Amino acid sequence: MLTALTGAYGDRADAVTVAGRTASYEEILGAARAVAADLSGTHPPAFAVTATASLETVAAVVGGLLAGVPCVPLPPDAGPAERGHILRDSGARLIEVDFARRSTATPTRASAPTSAGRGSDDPALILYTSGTTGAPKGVVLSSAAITADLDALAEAWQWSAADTLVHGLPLFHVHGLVLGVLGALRTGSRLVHTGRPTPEAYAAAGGSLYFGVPTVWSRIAADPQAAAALSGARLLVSGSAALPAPVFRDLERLSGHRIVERYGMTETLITVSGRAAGRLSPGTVGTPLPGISTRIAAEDGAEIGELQLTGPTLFSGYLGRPDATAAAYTEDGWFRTGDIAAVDDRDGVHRIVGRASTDMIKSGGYRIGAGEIENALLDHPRVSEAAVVGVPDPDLGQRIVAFVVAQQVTGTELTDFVAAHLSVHKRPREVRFVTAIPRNAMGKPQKRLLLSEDGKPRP
Ligand code: MLC
Ligand code: AMP
Repeated sequence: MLTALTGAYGDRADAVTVAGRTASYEEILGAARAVAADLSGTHPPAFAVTATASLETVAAVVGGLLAGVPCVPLPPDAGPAERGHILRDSGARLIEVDFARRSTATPTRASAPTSAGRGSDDPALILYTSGTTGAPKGVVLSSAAITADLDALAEAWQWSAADTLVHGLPLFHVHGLVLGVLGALRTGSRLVHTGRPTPEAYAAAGGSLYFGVPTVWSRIAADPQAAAALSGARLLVSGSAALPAPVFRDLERLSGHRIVERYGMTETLITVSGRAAGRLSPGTVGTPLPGISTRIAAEDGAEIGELQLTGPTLFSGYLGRPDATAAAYTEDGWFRTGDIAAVDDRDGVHRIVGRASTDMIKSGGYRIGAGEIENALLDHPRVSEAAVVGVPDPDLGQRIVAFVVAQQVTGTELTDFVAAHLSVHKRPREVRFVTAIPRNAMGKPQKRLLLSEDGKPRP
């Protein structure tokens, strides 16, 4: 997978920069071999690393690939409950990386199978992601799936060793880690990770290829100087959530670029994308990548419906959850994305128009399950009922709003309580106190009744 580390593109002193620290391929390989040597000695079923934006995280992930032991990148801000769940569920051993410690030895590879419910050859990463209910599940991604995806993206975006990739996304999700780190190490493009994805940092980085979530692009579009600084780039790419059409247009006006939008999921990797040389229109995510087939499961006569997929980039399964894995597929073996889409019958261009469940929230490009936050709120002794929704937000796409039935507690206390248990971005932005959560005859919360027609909370 890591073509650049085999010397295929030669070495360069400035191969990878993360948050202001720079390393050559040789230095990364040396630090990764030291990680791999430790893992090869003990062969844990998986290992975890606190995935800060750092060269240590890069070395850990590469070390795991060299040793054949899957890596579980932990969100650095995960509260004790979330962290404990991930470590218990994966059985991963938490390691610390010393980037100054280097080895030249070739590590031996483990062949420990990871029980994921479907074929699980060569598990490379286990990424934890929220469903609509319950605690996050471990998504097992194989080296074969990751490699297939990166090669398809390299073709779609004409991504090569001549590029300098710039982004500042978290290193514990597909976007920042798989595309943003492993993609650079496969294509041989220089990587500049800006630490945080601020408009100023993107403007100053002087790259050719830029990745961002829509919140990042919308903040850049609101900063004309930063947007203009990207005019010399080759390609800007947006993904992880829907890019608002006005942001597409503002960026075109300010930077001269029509941004490429692509669509993906942790479970499927990136499956549909605009092409570097193709026609790009706002509100569309392009066509399936090579090897991917898509279909729309629409009610009779309807043009929109659930997007379903097959292809070589799909996950091996949810770790230790064969039932959940089976439920993610149709009877005839297509993966159910839960996203509602439409396909233009003239050119096959896909549009994502929404999600089937209101219980899956996307805020700042982070995927957040309403159920996980409701459970955290219900753990508070003064909360008796909770319903969490995502409401439209101009900056974040959606923002988390919690409706609670509670006594003698403030909204801030509840937000802090959630942040003490879960990752910071899972905190509600707003807590609304209500006397009851509307429910149907079965007792199921009727969340839509808490919102007005435009999706905003009822006054
Ligand atoms: C946040 N803050 C709060 C709060 N929530 N304060 C009070 N109450 C709350 N509920 C604080 C933050 O800690 C921060 O403080 C400040 O408010 C601003 O927060 P923010 O608005 O969230 O902005 P920021 O921290 O800058 O984050 C925006 C962002 C981030 C875009 C940088 O959301 C991000 O990195 N998103 C990327 C997610 C991602 O990579 N997804 C990919 C999934 S993979 P302070 O003090 O810190 O400033 C995938 C597959 C695919 O989806 O298709 O790619
Ligand atoms: P995650 O597992 O965090 O990668 O989240 C996957 C979800 O992000 C998908 O199911 C979609 O709902 C959403 N998503 C990703 N890319 C796009 C996009 N370009 N447009 C709309 N939604 C997107």
